[in-house]
Amino acid sequence: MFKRISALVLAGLTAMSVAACGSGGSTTAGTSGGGDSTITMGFSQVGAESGWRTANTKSVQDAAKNAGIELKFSDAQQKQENQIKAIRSYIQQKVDVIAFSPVVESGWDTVLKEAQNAKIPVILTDRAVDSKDTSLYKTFLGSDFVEEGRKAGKWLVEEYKDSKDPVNIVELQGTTGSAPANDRKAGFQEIIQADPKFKIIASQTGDFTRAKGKEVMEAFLKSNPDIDVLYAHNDDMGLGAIEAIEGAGKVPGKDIKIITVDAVKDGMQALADGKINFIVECSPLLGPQLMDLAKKVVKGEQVPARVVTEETTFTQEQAKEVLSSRQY
Ligand code: GYE
Repeated sequence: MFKRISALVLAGLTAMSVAACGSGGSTTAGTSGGGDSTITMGFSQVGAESGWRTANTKSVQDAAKNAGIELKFSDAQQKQENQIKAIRSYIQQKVDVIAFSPVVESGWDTVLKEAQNAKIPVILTDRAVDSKDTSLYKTFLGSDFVEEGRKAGKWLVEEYKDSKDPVNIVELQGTTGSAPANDRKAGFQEIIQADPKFKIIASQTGDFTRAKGKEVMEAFLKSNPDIDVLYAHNDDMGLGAIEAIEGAGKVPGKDIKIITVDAVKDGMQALADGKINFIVECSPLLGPQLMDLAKKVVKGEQVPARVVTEETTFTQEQAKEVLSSRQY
């Protein structure tokens, strides 16, 4: 999988390949001292809201094992207060490095300052924070969500390029205030706004879950008889919405075209089956890169300020080709 990942180096830092980072060398134990060279990482996960998240958790746990890193793992059940508690407990336990996927973008400065004061390096994985002070974390590893939104928008523009009629779009947003919800909305909007025929007639959060995606789509269908397109910020909400669309006697993928983000196996299956029309990939397999970065920051080595995951997109034909080899 390293072939598919590239490290993007910002702000004049020297290009370095994360994949090339050695893993066998001895490490110093940061704040834990005592000559023990095992690195301890405290990891605060968002939750278990989607197929993407399950695959991401597995990737982090497997990679920690392979890298010989002791992992303390906690699941925040999509609540920021739980993540703050977990980070504080990791600070108290004097772990060597803290990694977390922030459920929302805002409100992290105080706890990040506490980690900094305790001299424990922090790595952001998957989602960003909006802190002005970027010295509060060492690096941010994850996707470019704005670009994902743009890819969704570009497919739509191409799909309707020969039509002059209005295109009525409903949008299922991810968790309110989260980086992927904010950015996937913004990137999509940026592309479709060039043509006024594209109209977002309803947009609401489905919290990245299947159950919420279904519930909100049912409400959309009741109040809007003429929906042409659904843009869902992840596969799970799209899959929930498919149930709602079928329940309303309509054909997903035909009566209502569907674009989603992630490309987890269930999403790819629905794409191959013709129920989804286009998926923008977002890779959850961040574990190996995270462990390499963790070893470096614990040693006090320079790491790139931003590491972007490389991703592709899938049409229905492409989904049929790759489905059997999909890892997650
Ligand atoms: O797209 C969604 C998950 O932060 C990229 O979170 C992640 C998103 C992913 O719940 O399925």
